[in-house]
Amino acid sequence: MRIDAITLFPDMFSVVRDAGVTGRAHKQGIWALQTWNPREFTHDVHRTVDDRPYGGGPGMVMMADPLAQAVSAIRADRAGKQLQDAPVVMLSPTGLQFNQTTAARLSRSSGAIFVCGRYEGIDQRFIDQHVDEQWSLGDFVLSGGEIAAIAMIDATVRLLPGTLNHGESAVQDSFQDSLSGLLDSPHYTRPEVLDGTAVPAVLMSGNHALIERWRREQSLQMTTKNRPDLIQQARDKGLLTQADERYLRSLP
Ligand code: 4H4
Repeated sequence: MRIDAITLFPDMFSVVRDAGVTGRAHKQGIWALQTWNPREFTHDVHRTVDDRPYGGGPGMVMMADPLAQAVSAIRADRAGKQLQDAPVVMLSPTGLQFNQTTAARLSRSSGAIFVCGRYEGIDQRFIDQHVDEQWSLGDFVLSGGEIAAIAMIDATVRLLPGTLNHGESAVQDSFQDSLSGLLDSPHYTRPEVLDGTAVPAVLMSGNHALIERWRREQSLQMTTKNRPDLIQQARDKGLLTQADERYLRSLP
């Protein structure tokens, strides 16, 4: 999978390209990232990428042409390397809410061309002519699309085969809706007693069936408390067992 990111701040992407499990996966060739700075696609001496909004108003707007030139260069580069084309995805608070399903879909695809806006936004003519999808990280306004793109890349790359040493870790993460759809259960590690608080005895029992049941019940309890909507979603998908339903009925 290859991700292309059009951004005025390419160095920001070192977070996923060079660090942690995503950095290791990038080094192993499990995925590839290419950043493209619109300033490289300007032709004036000031390398102008933004200008004042027509109709007045605060701030600046990103100009269409440098972005369009960058998209063309990316398409040519991907074609030259026999890479499949990829959708142009603009990051914006008005986009489709990114979630684990989006991450899973992206992880199974040839990738995406992320357009990271800055300033007040992007010239609508670029959006109309070149943007295939708009994705949002959440209902809040960031200074730029980069942090949203980086978060989405991280959530996606960890799902790629080989990224995580123990495939199990990705499967048990919260929101892994293809399997459980529930929030993750609590985790504990050494020391066995911390400030007088011991690890739950069941986790020390060595009884794996009991441990699995306890973890499932913790997930059900945590999800009921923090994200009751996911309980109904899991039920609708047939992901709850009779034992799950019995436990849910026992909750206060
Ligand atoms: C768009 C900032 C619009 C301000 C932006 C305005 C997100 C998000 C995001 C750079 C873009 C911001 N991207 N998920 N949330 N003119 N991007 O906030 O409406 O104030 O993905 S404006």
